[in-house]
Amino acid sequence: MKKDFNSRLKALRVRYENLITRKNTAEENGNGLFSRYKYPVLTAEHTPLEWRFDFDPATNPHLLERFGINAVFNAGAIRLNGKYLLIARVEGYDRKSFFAVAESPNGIDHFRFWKEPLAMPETDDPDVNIYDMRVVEHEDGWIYGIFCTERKDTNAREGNESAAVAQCGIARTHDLLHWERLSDLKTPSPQQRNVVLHPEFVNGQYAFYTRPQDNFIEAGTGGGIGFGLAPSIEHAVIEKEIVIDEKKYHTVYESKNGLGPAPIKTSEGWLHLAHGVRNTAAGLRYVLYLFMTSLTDVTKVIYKPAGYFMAPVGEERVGDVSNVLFCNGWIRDDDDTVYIYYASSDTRLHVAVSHIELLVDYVKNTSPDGMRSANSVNRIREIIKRNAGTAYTTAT
Ligand code: M1P
Repeated sequence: MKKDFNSRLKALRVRYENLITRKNTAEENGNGLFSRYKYPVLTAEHTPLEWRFDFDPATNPHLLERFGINAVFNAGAIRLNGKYLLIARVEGYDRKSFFAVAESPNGIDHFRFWKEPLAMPETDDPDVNIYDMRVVEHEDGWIYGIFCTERKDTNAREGNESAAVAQCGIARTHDLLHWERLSDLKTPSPQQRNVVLHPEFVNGQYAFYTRPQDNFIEAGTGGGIGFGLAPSIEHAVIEKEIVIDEKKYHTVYESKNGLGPAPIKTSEGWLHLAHGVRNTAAGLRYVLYLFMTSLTDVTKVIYKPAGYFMAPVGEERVGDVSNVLFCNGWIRDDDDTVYIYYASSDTRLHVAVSHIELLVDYVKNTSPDGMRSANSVNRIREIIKRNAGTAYTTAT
């Protein structure tokens, strides 16, 4: 039995190291806009063996797994002290999510979790589940973690064990190790998810992108991606919430949408990445889209290409919640390379790499949604016509 223990432990360690040190490679992509990388950057198997196994032969003679990790996905991202850091949503077999930091020297592979998961301090009303952190370096000098905190809906009818209330939790840090928890955000909406802090003050106040929602799942009359100002961050209260990017009939965000990471400031405007959701016969489909807001009025959308920027492909389509791409973290590097950390089907985390120049070109020069089939055809005909005047066309 002792020999089995040792050889099994050795095999586990070898497999783990092979996974962590596996080189990732860029995949060809026809649209020229981004490159997906072949392997997910984080999965449940990337969580340290020390979290999952008791290595004491006296208490775990069969070397059984003692704590199962179900999935690693939806990660906030930041570049700090030359390292690419992800604060991932880690979900146990028990369905509880928590945060854990993983770091890589290059942003595309070799992501290794820090020794322990993050022990997020709680408020007087303990969180039942926490997830989807947006990591924001604010101009006030703090790094903020803005995340969803979920608790049981105590007003639900008796017997309903699924009803929950989602709100926005706020914490801050300088090193991702030591966190100060602040009061949860208060807004006029009954529930909130996908709240993001704008990295700069707006009119001298903290500015939040929100996602008002009527209940736990449905945005309902919530309308879309909202925006509001709060004079204080320690006890953040938004009195007035306006919708700046609404959900719309017959689009990829007709059921709901939500902002992803904090926007990136470019010379042309604030670049935003969001997810859009529509319903299908096979359930909800989540895709990613981009838009840009004005530098002088952050509530004004100035460019918004039609449809999606990224949608699930291949194995991304399948997982715990299939047909979902979700992103709450990206990193803009010194040379304007952009690392987009997106999760697929609430199961694993991937990276796609692009560049500010490409993304800005895309948002500025891709037509907005024409809202009717005939307008889509017209757009294609315009492109064909333009091509006819170039030496590169292969028109017959
Ligand atoms: O299951 C898909 C996603 O659902 C929620 O996002 P939204 O509030 O926009 O529907 C979140 O729970 C998210 O974590 C999850 O990936």
